[in-house]
Amino acid sequence: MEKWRQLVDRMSKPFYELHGMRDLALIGVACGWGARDPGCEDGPQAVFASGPVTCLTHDGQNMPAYEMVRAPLPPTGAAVFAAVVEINHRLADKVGAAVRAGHFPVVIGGDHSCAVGTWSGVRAARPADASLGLLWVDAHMDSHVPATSPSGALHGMPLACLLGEGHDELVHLAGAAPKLQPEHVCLFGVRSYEPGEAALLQRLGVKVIFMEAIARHGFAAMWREALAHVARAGAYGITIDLDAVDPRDAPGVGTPSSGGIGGDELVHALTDLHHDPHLLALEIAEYNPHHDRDSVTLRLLRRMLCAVGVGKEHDEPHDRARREILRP
Ligand SMILES: [Mn+2]
Repeated sequence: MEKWRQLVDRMSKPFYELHGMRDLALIGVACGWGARDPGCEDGPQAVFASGPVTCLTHDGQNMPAYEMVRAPLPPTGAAVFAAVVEINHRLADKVGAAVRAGHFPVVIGGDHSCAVGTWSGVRAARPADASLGLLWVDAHMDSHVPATSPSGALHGMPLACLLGEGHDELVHLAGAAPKLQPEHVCLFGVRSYEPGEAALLQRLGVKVIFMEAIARHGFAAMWREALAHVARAGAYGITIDLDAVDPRDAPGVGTPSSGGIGGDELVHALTDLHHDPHLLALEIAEYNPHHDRDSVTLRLLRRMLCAVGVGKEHDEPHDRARREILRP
């Protein structure tokens, strides 16, 4: 009887706990105002409403609990900047609390300006003298400051902010700046950028793995190099702008850029990381459901969640085996 109770107890645990994963803290950021096209605001709700990511759930039926950060009203004009800062403040608080509780935050954007909140939150939850590595997977550099940005769009600036450059309100968000040391950051998949942001990264000495290098040496070798670089900080995070992926595999993004990495390759790479205790958080940004085709991007995003959550590449019901064991 005791054995049976233990079995039932074990089977009623979320799958990722059985696999030794920390509890996931799913956080959506319904904010698209860092971009000229605000469609990413609807990204996280589209994910959460698209049906359960069954391999992450307790019963294979319901989406695991999630929190959503959003503005009370869509801001306009001069209120946009303040709204983005405010949302990032609340996001940093939620992410920081999750890390302090020993959970694994998975943040779903939103335009990529949410990276300021996510990684400021992780930073704030870490000891003051601990380093933080960050792997920045993106077609772009996101390293503009207001003086170099042609558009002034905030989603083109989050990495510069985290490195201590740009709007004060974002640079100093939720703690002292800079949040990241340049030697602990690596960009991956870059193929579209302006000279001003490239010059900033070069001056700071940030490692950039361009798409040409990935095409020449292969995804796997370059991914290993990128991970090794950020892991030197001890603990690290990954932020994925879905526009890093080739538009054939991820058309539903705000700023598509041809010639990107393969969706399958990225999912496979994340699968290897679900056991890594040094990986502190994952962020997936820039999903724009209004530009998606046949839910191709949505399915890719869901596979990424499964990959990092349980180390499986597909969003399959995981409870088949459980039902078979429990069948009388
Ligand atoms: Mn980006």
